[in-house]
Amino acid sequence: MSIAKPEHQPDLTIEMFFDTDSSTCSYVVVDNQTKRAAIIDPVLNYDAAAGAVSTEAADAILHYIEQQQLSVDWILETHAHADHLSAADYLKAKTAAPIAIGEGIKQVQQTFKFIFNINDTELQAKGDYFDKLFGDNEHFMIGSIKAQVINTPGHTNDSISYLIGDNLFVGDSLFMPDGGTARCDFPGGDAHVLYQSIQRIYQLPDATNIYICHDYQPEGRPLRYKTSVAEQKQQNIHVKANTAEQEFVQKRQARDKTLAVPRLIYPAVQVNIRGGQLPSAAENGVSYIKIPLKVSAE
Ligand SMILES: N[C@@H](CCC(=O)N[C@@H](CS)C(=O)NCC(=O)O)C(=O)O
Ligand SMILES: [Fe+2]
Repeated sequence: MSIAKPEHQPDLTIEMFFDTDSSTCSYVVVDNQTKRAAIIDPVLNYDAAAGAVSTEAADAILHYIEQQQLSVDWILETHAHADHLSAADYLKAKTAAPIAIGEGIKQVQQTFKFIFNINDTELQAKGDYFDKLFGDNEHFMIGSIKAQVINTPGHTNDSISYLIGDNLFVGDSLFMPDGGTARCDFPGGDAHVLYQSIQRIYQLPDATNIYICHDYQPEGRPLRYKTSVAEQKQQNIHVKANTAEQEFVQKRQARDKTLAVPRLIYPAVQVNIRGGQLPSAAENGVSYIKIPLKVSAE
């Protein structure tokens, strides 16, 4: 976990926290006037071989919040992540802030409820485990700062972006221009839908800052996490301002065929559809992650 230099805009501060294990950028967005804040896409550390959950990444965020004497208004998820576990539930216990996600989480929960054979008591797939389900265009406040939800499905059904002042937190809908876009081959993913979501982002003013959720540092370049609508429209390797839908879809689907299943997909999805809570403990008090086996026919 490394912490970037905080960026001060006239009325807000954006602090980025990088989890090197999953290449995830989490953020704390602060209203300077009221010292109220939102945490976006926090990571819960997970050692897959040991089945060990730990909280170093989330504790670095808590440390910053305590040091700056902030009150947390929201814990915001851009989507149910498939590659790392969310620390939303841990941070909710520490800050009492509500956990929010897009209302598409209901579909995501339904899909994975079936895949993991989760019973109705454990998961109703009605947005349970989350405190607030955001609809498209919904407005909310972080202290005195206005924020707005923009539905950006395609990578997943529930992917949303948060527009906070002039800053758009896009989750995985876009990476840095040299990283292109997120994969669309997870259940519920759709490259056509992602293209349309990106068109929506490209309609925002060119000067809008874009903060991404993963930087895989292509060709080993130094970490980057902030870009702009203008830079994406000119340079994104998968979708520029004039890229046609079919061209994007072909490129995206061809790349998706080459990608391995994310290392943490099974633990991540099972925890993240529960807002970062571990599955309920079995009779022996231990919580388990399931792995559905695929047996190929001879
Ligand atoms: N190697 C990583 C890959 C994670 C991954 O698939 N990330 C998604 C976003 S959740 C993605 O879109 N990756 C695009 C890419 O790797 O080009 C892992 O195993 O965790
Ligand atoms: Fe993702």
